[in-house]
Amino acid sequence: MAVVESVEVTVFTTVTRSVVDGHGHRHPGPPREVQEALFTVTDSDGVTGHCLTQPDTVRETVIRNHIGPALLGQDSLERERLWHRIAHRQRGAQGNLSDRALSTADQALWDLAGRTVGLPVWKLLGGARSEVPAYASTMCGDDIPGGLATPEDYAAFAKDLVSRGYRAIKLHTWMPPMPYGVARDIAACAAVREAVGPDVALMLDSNHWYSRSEALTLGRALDGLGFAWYEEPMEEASVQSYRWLADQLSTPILGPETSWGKHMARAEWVAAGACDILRVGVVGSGGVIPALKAVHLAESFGMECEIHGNGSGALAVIGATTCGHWYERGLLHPHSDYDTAPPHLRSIVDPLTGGNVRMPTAPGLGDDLDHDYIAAHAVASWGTRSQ
Ligand code: LLH
Ligand code: MG
Repeated sequence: MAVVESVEVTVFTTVTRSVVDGHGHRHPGPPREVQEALFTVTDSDGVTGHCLTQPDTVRETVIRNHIGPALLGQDSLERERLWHRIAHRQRGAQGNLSDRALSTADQALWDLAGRTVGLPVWKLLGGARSEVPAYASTMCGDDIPGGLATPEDYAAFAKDLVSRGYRAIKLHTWMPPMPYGVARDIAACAAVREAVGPDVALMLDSNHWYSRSEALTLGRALDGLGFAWYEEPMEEASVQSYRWLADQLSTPILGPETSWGKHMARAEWVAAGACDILRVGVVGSGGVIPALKAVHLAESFGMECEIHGNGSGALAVIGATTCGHWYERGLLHPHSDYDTAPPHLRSIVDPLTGGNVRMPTAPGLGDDLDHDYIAAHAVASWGTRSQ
């Protein structure tokens, strides 16, 4: 039996071509240096598992006080048990041990398991499909000339996306701090439908903070435009508001995306009739383990579950299951180049071919990390190891 011998974080500098606005939305920007973190777990056989994350998610106290004590000396392949060991520490951690930190450790353990047995994680998890159609997920609306500043901009970009092979497009329209409301969302959705015709699947992810009446007005417009789903128009903490909305619309409601509560919150949404399509993310909902439980929950109720976000963790769950239709590829923008890997990766995990993304074939999660670049650009590190 191999046991976890060390848990380490390496913070390194890399280059991004995006800026983040005051409400956390990403927009295109000039190249700038940012810091990222590589989380690494190593077992007594010398096998490693990795996951990229934000430095603050796995700051030194999180590793020393929570993740290290939960993992060190434990069988490195007992992922379910280790997930619970970390998750149970969340209650007493006073908010310092996030679902994102839990997810980072969980993904690294899956990466290690895949490398141990020589299988990509999606196959290790069951292996359901080797490719999936991608929907083009746009960045949020902005005020950038030639960007996503007007309904016409969305329409022109949608045509471009269809010419690149996408058969589905999800609009993220204007969100706070942008000042617009429902009328402009409807104009953008109508302009895109007009531009791409009836055969391209369209989805909307809007605002996140509309009132019930605003969300209903927008949803009724989507009913008329034949949208495939309607995502997060309101604060997701109000499950009853989503049930109220779902009861009145023919467009399927998708959720919850950002709610806390992992797979248990998803069960509550299903039981309440608050969504028609379930949603869970690997990064935001606590890892591969709770995401898989949520997908199986949806399947048990004859529902689809669509995985939030891009990346290797999402692909692992999508490749292992059948009850969602799409991979969220993005965020995309007319001024941003999604297909060129950042300097710390040798290639992207999700190239687009004929509108589809193929599951990775390398053992583990499949991220093509450039370890030489990361070592050469390391600016800080911390960790803990067995004595
Ligand atoms: O708010 C944003 O910038 C996006 O909505 C983002 O969170 C995106 O990940 C999303 O919601 N995708 O579905
Ligand atoms: Mg969303």
